[in-house]
Amino acid sequence: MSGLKETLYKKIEEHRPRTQKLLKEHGDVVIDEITIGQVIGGMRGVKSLVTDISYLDPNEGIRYRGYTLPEVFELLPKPVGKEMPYVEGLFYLLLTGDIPNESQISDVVDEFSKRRILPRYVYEVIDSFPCCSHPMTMFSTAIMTLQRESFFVKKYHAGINKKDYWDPTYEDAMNLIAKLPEIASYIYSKLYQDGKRIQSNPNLDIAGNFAHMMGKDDPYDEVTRLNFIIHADHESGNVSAHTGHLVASTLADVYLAISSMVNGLAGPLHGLANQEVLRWLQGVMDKMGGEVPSEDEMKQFVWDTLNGGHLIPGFGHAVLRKTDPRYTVQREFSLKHLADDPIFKYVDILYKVVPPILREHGKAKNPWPNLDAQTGVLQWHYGVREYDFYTVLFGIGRTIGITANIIWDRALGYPLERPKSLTTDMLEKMAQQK
Ligand code: NMX
Ligand code: MLT
Repeated sequence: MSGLKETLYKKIEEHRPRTQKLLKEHGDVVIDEITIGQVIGGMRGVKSLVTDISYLDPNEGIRYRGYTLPEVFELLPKPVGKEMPYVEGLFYLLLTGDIPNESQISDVVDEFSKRRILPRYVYEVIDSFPCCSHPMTMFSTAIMTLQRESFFVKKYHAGINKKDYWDPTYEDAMNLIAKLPEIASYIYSKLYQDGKRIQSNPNLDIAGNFAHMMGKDDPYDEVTRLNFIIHADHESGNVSAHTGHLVASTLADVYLAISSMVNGLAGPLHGLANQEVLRWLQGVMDKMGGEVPSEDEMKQFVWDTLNGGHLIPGFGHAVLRKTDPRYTVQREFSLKHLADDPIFKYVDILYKVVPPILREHGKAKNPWPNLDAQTGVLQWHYGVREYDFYTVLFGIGRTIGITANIIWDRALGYPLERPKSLTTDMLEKMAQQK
């Protein structure tokens, strides 16, 4: 058993009695009330999920296993000479709650490297897509195609005991994460580089290897570490996390659950917003003939968009009520490495002008930027200008968090998810009775 799996096993054994006790002795403790507004309004704020892997405070932002993002970036070990930590270290932290040491990380790097080879049929499926297919569609399909490899399915059919479900789920998760950089970079080369590929380098960490296969020089590897780490998890209620959990709750394997999760991420209100930010900015750039607009000119573009009945992509959030710390981390990296890039200047002006406008507009509950407002700046600067591809990067990062959640879901025996629906008649009667 690998060091990570052994540690995880111990943590699971320690944790199980806590969940069992809560269920057995305190199962009927009331934790929330639900209003008609919440039922019709997308269940905002309804406390109905449990995860120990991350928690989102509306004003502070995300914590991974209790650590803020700046703490995660400070505490996790980094490859020699690099400023961004190993993504493998984050996976270790999310799974176990422990900050790993160098040797524990090196084991995980080796584990992923050993599992990175992609079966031939996955390349063939990607090759068979018609032109102009969206990279997220190809990404999701490639993941689902791998489902025939599921170790969980084999063990399930062999009659594995329920309490051991987490074990083959862990194996599936490791195998899938290890293969994602190859899948994503192959899709990139197929769509945008006439199929010209760079072979993977087994001596690199997962983010370094992805940057290498994308054919991008340093510090694109640093941008990749940063990207995968900040996208990994955002507690359990967001659409991608919730979808992954929901599908996995049927005992569908990791491949089916993550492919579904990727489909949820592919909507413009969720992960696709990072592509939409660049598409919107492209429109502004075209109108400006490439010149950086003044604040007044940018305000006019923002108002024109709102008055046309459109959203400002990259701004607003269902939970956050402050600037997203994932935006701030990327902004700080941009200020350090690419402050003079015109694309950064565009986004910097947006940071100044959009929040007051959204306040004046009076609809959005949170006028501040979310992570998607800044992601494309880094990609664009380092030469990944095909913005349709940006959500695939979100998908790789998010897989790290959601697979960790699914492994724990299995370990703690969380059941099939099945909330209750009501009819409009019923809601009207309840409203009258009040
Ligand atoms: N631009 C214009 N209008 C907005 C924006 C925005 N950026 N954000 C919210 N609103 C509107 C929203 O459409 C709604 O209008 P209506 O009453 O006409 O339906 C109203 O403000 C109230 O919405 P909220 O309660 O503030 O936001 P909600 O929780 O429903 O949705 C988002 C959250 C993130 C979907 C929303 O802010 C949005 O559409 N933002 C732009 C897209 C985006 O950046 N999505 C990425 C989010 C992060 N991620 O990666 O998932
Ligand atoms: C996410 O990272 O999933 C987004 O910020 C959306 C959310 O948390 O609702």
